[in-house]
Amino acid sequence: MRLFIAIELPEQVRNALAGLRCDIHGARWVPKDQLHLTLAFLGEVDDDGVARLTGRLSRIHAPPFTLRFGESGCFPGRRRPRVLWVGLEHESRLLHLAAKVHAAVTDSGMALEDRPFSPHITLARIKVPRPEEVGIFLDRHLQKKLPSLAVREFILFQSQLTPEGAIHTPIRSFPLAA
Ligand code: 2AM
Repeated sequence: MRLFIAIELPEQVRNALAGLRCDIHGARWVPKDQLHLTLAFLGEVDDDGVARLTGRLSRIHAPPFTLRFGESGCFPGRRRPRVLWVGLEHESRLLHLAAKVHAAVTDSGMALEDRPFSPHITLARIKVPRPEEVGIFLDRHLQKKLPSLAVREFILFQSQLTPEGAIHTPIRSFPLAA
């Protein structure tokens, strides 16, 4: 199955993020109930791999923490805005958790993308980007205050691709404890 590891967002945060939606040509906004903070994307994993991975993930010890939103932006950059996101402050407990999750993934024999972890929540994807429109989104973000985000667990998700879009199903959650 196709897997990723993420932090789920409470409804209040998802509502606030959905309030940043604006009129950008061709933008596909992530459905509100699917907004999440990705810690690691694994791609296809077989049943043995899932068993190895869940074993390692369940041995992670990390404390709960609170995150605050930071600036918004786009990937790969302002001149070609394919992905619109809202960033999170680089809280050290988040970075430590991500490092432990990444180690659990590679120790389970799976590869991760080479990119360094950059905490963000993807709000929209744009097939044919028009750089001149992205300012609307960035301005809107500056005008709105986003609530902070209490993180008490992380979750292994399955992502099924369908013609109507991805379906995300939680496979297992891993609590954080002090
Ligand atoms: P991101 O958009 O938040 O960066 C589930 O598909 C999640 O995995 C996506 O939200 C995406 O995170 C992340 N991801 C990273 N690399 C991916 C890839 N090659 N294909 C699909 N999703 C990927």
